[in-house]
Amino acid sequence: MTDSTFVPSRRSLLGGSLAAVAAAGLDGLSRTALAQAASASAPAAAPAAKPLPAFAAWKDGSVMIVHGANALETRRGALGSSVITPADRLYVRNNLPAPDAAILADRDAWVVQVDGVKNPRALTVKELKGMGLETVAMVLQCSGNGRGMFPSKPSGSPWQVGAAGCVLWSGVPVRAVVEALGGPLSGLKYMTGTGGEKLPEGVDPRTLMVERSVPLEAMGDALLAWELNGAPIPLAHGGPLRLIVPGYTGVNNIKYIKRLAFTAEQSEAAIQQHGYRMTALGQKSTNADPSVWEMGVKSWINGPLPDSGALAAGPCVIHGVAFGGLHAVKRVEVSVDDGKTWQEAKLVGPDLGRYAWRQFALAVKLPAGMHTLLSRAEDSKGNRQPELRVENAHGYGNTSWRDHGVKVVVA
Ligand SMILES: Nc1nc2c(c(=O)[nH]1)N[C@H]1C(S)=C(S)[C@@H](COP(=O)(O)O)O[C@H]1N2
Ligand SMILES: [Mo]
Repeated sequence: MTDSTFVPSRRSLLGGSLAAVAAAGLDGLSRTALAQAASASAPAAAPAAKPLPAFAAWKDGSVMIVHGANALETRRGALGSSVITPADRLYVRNNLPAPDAAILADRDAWVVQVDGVKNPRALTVKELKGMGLETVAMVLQCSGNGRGMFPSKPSGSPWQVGAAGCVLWSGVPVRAVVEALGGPLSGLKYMTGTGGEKLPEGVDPRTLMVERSVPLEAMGDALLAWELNGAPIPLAHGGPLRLIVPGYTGVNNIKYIKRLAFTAEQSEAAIQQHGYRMTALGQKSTNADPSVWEMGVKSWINGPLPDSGALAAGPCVIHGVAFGGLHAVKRVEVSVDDGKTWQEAKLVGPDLGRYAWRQFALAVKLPAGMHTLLSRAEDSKGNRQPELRVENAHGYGNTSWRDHGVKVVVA
């Protein structure tokens, strides 16, 4: 089933028009009109989908939305309900073309330079494997996930919910590496990772390089990882070695990492100084704007969806995912009446720790009609998913429960 034709229509039903639709008194719609609406939301002939790029040709093309060669999104209905996102469904986002697959020929020989410690040196993946081992389950989510729901239409991929997945990373704790190299130098404030992409000659590397700094405290649970969901990390996801910073947005998780440095200042790369900052609408980003680092508490419904086909009146299980960024998710509520009343959903399936998402489920009976289904989450620190997005120039950090609602027709 393909729903790419329905992404724009779903988007147009959300946001500002929701209130108008509700105010129009849809409860009064006739059965015929409902049946028509239901058949209109049934899958039509599949549009010619863009092909998967070669470096990600192994992905399951039937569930990926190809925004471009460097931006692949997972369809909302394909995020599954068993916590872990399979690698062949996981979204991909590259700011630069992926390096040549030849870098995977000898994974253990990949070298990362570690600086800002007492004894800085280059380490091979083979050496790292002898220094420690840890596994973390973590939501990997692009900073711009949900950008497609901003009415201001910021430039960048118009992601809906699928620039995110929950995956397992295995590798060595950064702490263990730092200890093995004599400990950190004092007075350093950031952990800075540099991507291993080859940059074109004759260009100031700072304009293009993928190099990001995060506050030093993020080192606590960070890994240098070589495994994703129990297999060597594919090139598309940053193999042979990736910096994993749990709780921080995708861009801070540097693929094919070639340098890890503890630094006094943030990286001078454009992607740090101007990119990935919460900038007011209509303004140019500067390094005075807040950097996009930690993820906020968020949830969304993955079923039923407008494109699930016609739903019959009666029992139905509303399900989705919820996560808290740095903190475990504690509670999820679901509304079937556009936010007028809320019921507590059950968190189901294994709890894989505070950085993973939880599946939630709520059994309801839906009568015939049009229903706006919403979910909102709260984390263990009492932070609540907000009703409204924070408007910003680049469409980052959309956690709005209103934007993430879905409208279903029950006939
Ligand atoms: N070296 C490098 N690391 C990178 C990127 C990149 O372009 N190069 N993109 C970042 C962005 S913006 C995101 S959202 C995630 C995407 O990770 P994925 O492609 O494994 O899903 O990787 C991040 N790490
Ligand atoms: Mo991203």
